[in-house]
Amino acid sequence: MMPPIKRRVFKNDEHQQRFEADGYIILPIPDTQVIEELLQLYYTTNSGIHEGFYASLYSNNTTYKTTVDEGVRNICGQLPNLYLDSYRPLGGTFLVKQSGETSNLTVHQDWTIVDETIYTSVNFWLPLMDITSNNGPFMAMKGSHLLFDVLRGSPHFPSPLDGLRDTINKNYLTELKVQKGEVLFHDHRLVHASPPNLTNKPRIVAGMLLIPHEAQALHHYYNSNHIIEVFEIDDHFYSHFNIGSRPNYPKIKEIENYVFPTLNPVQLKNLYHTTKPSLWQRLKSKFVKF
Ligand SMILES: O=C(O)CCC(=O)C(=O)O
Repeated sequence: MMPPIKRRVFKNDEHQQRFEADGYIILPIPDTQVIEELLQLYYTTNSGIHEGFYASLYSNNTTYKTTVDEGVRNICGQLPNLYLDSYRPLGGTFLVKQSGETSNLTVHQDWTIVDETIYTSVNFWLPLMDITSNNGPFMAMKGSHLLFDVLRGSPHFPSPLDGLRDTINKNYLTELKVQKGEVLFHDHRLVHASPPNLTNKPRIVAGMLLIPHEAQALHHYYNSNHIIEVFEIDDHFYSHFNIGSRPNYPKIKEIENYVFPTLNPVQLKNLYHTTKPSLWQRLKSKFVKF
């Protein structure tokens, strides 16, 4: 049987090609007023988290999470759809790195939030300040969205990255130069990380999860019996869910005996070099203007 055709992500063909090749793309935002409004929201809300890295979702304060979720989505409005082909936002958040080594974010992929056999879900990462090598930049393994086609979710999913994180960290990550006035869109399957913020000011980014407007949002939960439970979630999920708890939503499926592939560093190297988009595709995407 032929694999299903994936729904497109970007309106523009060149953006689509670059995104498909690398798993991400950085594009300008036309109106920097949103940055001022997002900063205002950031400074008038309190996550209650004062150390390390956090996304607003990590807070157990539902009022805070709701205010941030709705605020970020309202302020960013139709910004994603300047570029995306009819996506809708979920889970507006701040992604904050407080000063210090504990704000390191290890190599990971983001949760599976749609049926990825048909749809591509996307992260929107909008810096509210200049990002430098010192304050916790976004590091990506280019093209890695094509490598690890596995389910991901809460609270602790096994992952093919287990045992490879140090190797990836040392050998495969590229620092993405996303500046204030630009937005990074990345595929949730992209392998990424961010080093600690070694400056004395918090690093502040606004984020949203984006899914095709017609897609059902999902959450995958790996229970203590090693069964993956798949829940249909709604727009309130990210402001009400506390990581660690079992989602209180309709369960549509249970997956038993799901096989998480394991790889060693040599297998990773071979896989990366055979799966990476061709040199031609990469050169083409480099020289095509948007
Ligand atoms: O903001 C960052 O440094 C990266 C955020 C991230 O990777 C995540 O929230 O999954």
